[in-house]
Amino acid sequence: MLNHESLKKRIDLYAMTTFGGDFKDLLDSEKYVVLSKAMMETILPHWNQSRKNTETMKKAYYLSSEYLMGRFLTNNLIAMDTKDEVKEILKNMGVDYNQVEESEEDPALGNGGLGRLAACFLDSAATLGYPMDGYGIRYDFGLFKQKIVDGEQVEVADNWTKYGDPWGIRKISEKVRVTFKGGEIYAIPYDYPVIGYDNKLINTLRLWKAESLDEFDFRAFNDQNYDLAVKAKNDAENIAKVLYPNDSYEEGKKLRLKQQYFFVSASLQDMIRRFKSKNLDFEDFPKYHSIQLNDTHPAVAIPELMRLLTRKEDVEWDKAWRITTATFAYTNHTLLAEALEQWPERYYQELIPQVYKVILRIHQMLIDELKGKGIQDHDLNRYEIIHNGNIRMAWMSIFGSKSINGVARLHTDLLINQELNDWYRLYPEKFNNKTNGITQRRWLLQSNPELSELITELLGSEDWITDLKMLKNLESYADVPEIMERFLQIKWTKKKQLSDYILQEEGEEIDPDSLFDIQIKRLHEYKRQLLNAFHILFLYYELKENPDLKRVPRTFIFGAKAAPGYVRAKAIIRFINNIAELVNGDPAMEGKLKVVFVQNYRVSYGEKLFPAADLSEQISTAGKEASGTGNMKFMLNGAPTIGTYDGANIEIVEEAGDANNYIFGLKVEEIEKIRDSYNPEEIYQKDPKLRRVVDTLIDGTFEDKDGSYRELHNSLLYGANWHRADNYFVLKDFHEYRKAHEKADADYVDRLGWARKCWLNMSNSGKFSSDRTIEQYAQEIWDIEKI
Ligand code: 26W
Repeated sequence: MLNHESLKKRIDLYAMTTFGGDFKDLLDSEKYVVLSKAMMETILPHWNQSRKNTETMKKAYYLSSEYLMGRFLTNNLIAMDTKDEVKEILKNMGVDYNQVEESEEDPALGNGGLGRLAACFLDSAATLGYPMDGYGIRYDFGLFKQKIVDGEQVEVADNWTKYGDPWGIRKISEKVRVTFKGGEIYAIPYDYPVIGYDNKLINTLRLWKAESLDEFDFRAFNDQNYDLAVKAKNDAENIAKVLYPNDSYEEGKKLRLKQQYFFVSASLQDMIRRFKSKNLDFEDFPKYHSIQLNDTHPAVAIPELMRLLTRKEDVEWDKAWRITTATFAYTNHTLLAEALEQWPERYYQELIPQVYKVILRIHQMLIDELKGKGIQDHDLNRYEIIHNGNIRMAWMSIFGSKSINGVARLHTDLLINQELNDWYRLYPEKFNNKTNGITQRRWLLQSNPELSELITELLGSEDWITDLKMLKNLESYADVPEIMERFLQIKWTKKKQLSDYILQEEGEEIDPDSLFDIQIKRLHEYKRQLLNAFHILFLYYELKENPDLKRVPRTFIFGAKAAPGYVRAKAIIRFINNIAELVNGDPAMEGKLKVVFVQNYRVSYGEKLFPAADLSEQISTAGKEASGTGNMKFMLNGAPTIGTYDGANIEIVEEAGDANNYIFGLKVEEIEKIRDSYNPEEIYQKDPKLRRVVDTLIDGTFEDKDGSYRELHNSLLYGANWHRADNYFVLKDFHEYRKAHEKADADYVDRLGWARKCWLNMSNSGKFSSDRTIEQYAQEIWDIEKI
C-alpha cells in the first residue's frame, strides 16, 4: 500500500532539511516530527479530495474551546492501515517505532471530559462518513504538566510544539481579521487532519492562532522603546497563549472572553466566506450548516452570527434570527452552578461593544416574546439574558438554538425538571438527550491491541471497530473457561505493562498480581477522591489491627490534575500522597496494600491505565457528574464499576447488569430529601472507625503544612461560609462504599467469576461508542448525510 522507497526517501529528506542530520541519529522527538511530516505527504491528496467531495454537502461544525486529541501519530497510522508497514520500514532503518511513538507530546488543548469528548466526536464523525469540522483555539501552551514534589502538585508549562507541529498546516492565505475595541488582530488557521478509520474521508480540525496585524513598530524601535515596539504583537499573541486550567469554576477573566470571541468570530467568518462562494441566498445557510456549541464557551457565536448577517451582509434582523436559530444547537455539560458562565455586561461593552449592542437587541426580542406568551412581568427576570449586570450565556444559548441537550439520561432529566425547567416549559420541543460515548478506535483498538485481537478472532471479523454493538455477540464466552483464561492473561499483560511504565515514570514498584483499583479524572470535591482516600486509610488500619484479615492484595492508583487555584483539590492531592507514603513505607503492608498517585495524568497515560484496571472508581455525588466518559473506557476494557447512581453509570449498569457492577450510595431523590436535615457530625460521632480516618486530617498523622487539612476537616463537619457541612455527602456514603468494596473483594477471589463480570461489561459496552452518539446528533439535530 505504501511506497516504501519513496517514504524512506522522504524521511531522509525531512531529517536533513528540518533537523540537519541523518534520521537514525536524531532525537526521538525529532524522528517523530520527521516521520509525521513524511506521512502527511501521503495524507494530503486524500484530504484535499475529501474537501472537494464534501463542498456541496450540509456539514456539521463543532465549536469548542477545548480539544484533547491525544497523540496523533499512531492514531493516524491505524486509521490509514499503515502502522505495521511503517514499523517495518523504521525497523529496516534501525529505528524502534515504539520509542518514536512515545516521544510525541500529547497536545493537551483541553481540561478533561468536555475536551476529550470533542476529540472522540471528531473521530466518530469522520469514521461514519459524516462531514463535520471542528473549530477551536491553537493554544501555544496547553494544560500545565503536573509534577508531584513532596506530595504536592507543581505546575510546569506545556510547550507542546517545542519540536514542531507536523500535523498542523498553517493556512496563512485563509487568515481572517477579528475586531476588538482596541483594534484588529489576525486569526491564522492551522488545519489538522481528522482521518476516518479505513474509509478515505478526512475531515478538518481548524485551530486558530492569534497574530498581530503589525509585527513591529519601527518608530518606537528607533526611539529605543523596545518594549513598545513589540507591544502590539505581544498583546495580540497573548490571546491564544494559554488554556485556562479551570474545568468547573467560571473565573470571568477578560482574556478568556477575548479567547472565546476570537475563535468564534474567526470560525463564523470562515463559514460565511465559503458560503458566499456558493452564490446562494443566506436563507439557505442552515441548509448547509449545523453548528454545535460545546457548552456555552462558544455561545457568543449567536450574537456574532446575527451581527455578521445584519451588519456585514445586509440581511434584515428577523430573517437573520430565523437563520441563526435554525443553525445552532447547544450542549450542556454540567449541573454545577458555579460553572454556569455569566459575563459582566461591562466586559462586553469594553471589549466587543459591537456584539454587546446585538445582545441588547436579542434580549429585548426575548422579553417581547415572553410578554406575547403571557408570561407575567414578575416572572420575566427568570429568563432575562442580561440580568443584574451579567450576561447569562446558557440563557442566550437556549434562546438562540434549535436544540438543547444533556449528555446522559439522568443529566438531561435534571436539566428538564430542575435547572432549566422554566425554559423547558417554554420550548419543550427543543430539549433532548444525547448520552455521551467514546471512540473504540483509540480506547480499545489502539490502547489494547491484545484484547482487540481476541475480540476479532472470536467474532471472526474486524467489524466491531466500526460497529461496537457487535460485542454483544461475545456474551456467551463468559461461560467458556478457556476463553476466560485467555482474557485474564491479557488483563495480566496490560497490568504488567502498566507496572513497568509506573516503575519507569514514578519509581514505584507495583504487583500485577494485585487488584488494580483505579480512579483517574480531574480532581474535584464532587468526584470524591476523598471518599476513596478515606477508604484506603480504613483498610490500612483494619489490616494493621488484624494482620490475618483475608483481603485481596490491592493497588490503588490515582491520576488527577487540580486547577491551580483550587486550594482544597490541591490539599486532597497532598493527602493522597501522604497516605501513599504511609502505606507504602509500612513493611506490614507488603503484599497487601499499595497506593500510587501517577503524575501528569493525560490522554496518553489513560491509554495505559484503562486497559489495566480491575475496578473502575466512579463515585461522584449523585446528580453532580453530568455523564462521565472514563467510566465507559474502563467498561470497554472489561473492568466492573464501583460507583454511584450518577451520570452515565446508570446506563452502564443498565446495559451490563447490576450483578456485574458495584453500585452504592445515595440517589438524587434521597439527597434531596435529606439535604436540609443532614448532619454529618452524627455519623462521625457514631462510627469510631470512620472518625479515626477523618481525623487523620488533624491529629498529626500527617503534617498539615498550611492549615488546609484542618480546613478540609472543618468543611466536612461544619461547612464553610459558601456551603453546608459535607456538601458532597462523603461521610454519608462511606459505609455503603466500604460494603461495596468488601463485596468486590470477596468476588475477586473467584478468578473465573470475576473474569465473567469483566467480560460481560466489555460485551455490553456497545451503546457507549461515540459512533452511536454521533449518529444521534447527525440524525436528530444536525440533519446531515454521510458522504
Ligand atoms: C468556565 C469553566 C468551565 C470549564 C469547563 C466550566 C465547565 C467546563 C466543562 C463543562 C466541564 C466538563 O468538562 N464537563 C464534563 O463534560 C463531560 C463530557 O460531556 C462529562 O462526561 C462530564 O461528566 C462533565 O463533568
